[in-house]
Amino acid sequence: MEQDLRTAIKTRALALHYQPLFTIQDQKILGFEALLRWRHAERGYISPTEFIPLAEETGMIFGLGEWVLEQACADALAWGGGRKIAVNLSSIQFRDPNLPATIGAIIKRSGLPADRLELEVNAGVLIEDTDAVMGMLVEIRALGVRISMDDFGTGFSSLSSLKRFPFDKIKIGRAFVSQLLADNEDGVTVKAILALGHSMGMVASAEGVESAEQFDYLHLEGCDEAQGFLLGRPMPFEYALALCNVPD
Ligand code: G
Ligand code: G
Ligand code: MN
Ligand code: NA
Repeated sequence: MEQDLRTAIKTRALALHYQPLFTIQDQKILGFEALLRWRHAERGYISPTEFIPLAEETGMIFGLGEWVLEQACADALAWGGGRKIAVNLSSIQFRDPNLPATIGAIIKRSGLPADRLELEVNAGVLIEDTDAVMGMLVEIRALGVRISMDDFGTGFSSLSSLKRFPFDKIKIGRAFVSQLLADNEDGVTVKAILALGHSMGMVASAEGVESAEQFDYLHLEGCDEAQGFLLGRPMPFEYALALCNVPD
């Protein structure tokens, strides 16, 4: 599979799909999250949860990560309207001290205003070599880019990471949202995360919203943004572009 992935990267067999992000108040598309997709000639669709770890182990994640950023910035420029583009970063990418400079160069080349780019990192990123990673996050933020904590609540270090770095946005993990209303405990958890995020000046975003009941609950509790199959699945660029041009 390693060789196949190498070839796939070279031959551009990987594609970015885009999942819309909505404001909860007025239900407008504020942007899209870029998600890698690999359609293998024999094996069919392979999930990023399978090939991202492989790319991380083999070091391919560095080149792949750069390609993702370049492609996502170019696509975001094309759909215009000030809409944001959210890109996932692997914690492994922070082992390259040039990451902030690389991101800066890619933004500059792309012509995309830096404040339209959001980078999503997992709490795990702040476990390893905290000072070095902190410094890089500060440098990246100085470019004018926004930084979100992805999958909040799923790792052990979520809370301590929030204290270490002032993230712009907190993304409430799908695990919490999927249990909303099914399990009263998680309503309490989501409320607590919203209160925590807002008290720290962060935008709160909910992932994995699949039902109108979940959406209404999040609306009532003051969550700012939502993403999930209820609102839109990850889709090829052309579909995202078409969606942008549909009048409200
Ligand atoms: O889209 P899907 O649910 O299949 O994604 C599975 C996982 O792969 C998610 O955790 C997502 O963040 C991750 N992922 C998808 N695209 C990228 C990418 O471009 N870079 C990194 N580092 N992770 C990605
Ligand atoms: O870890 P990260 O948040 O980057 O993962 C995003 C992944 O979550 C994407 O691969 C996307 O396919 C998936 N996803 C997005 N919305 C939903 C949803 O409503 N339900 C489920 N089960 N998965 C979702
Ligand atoms: Mn994400
Ligand atoms: Na997530």
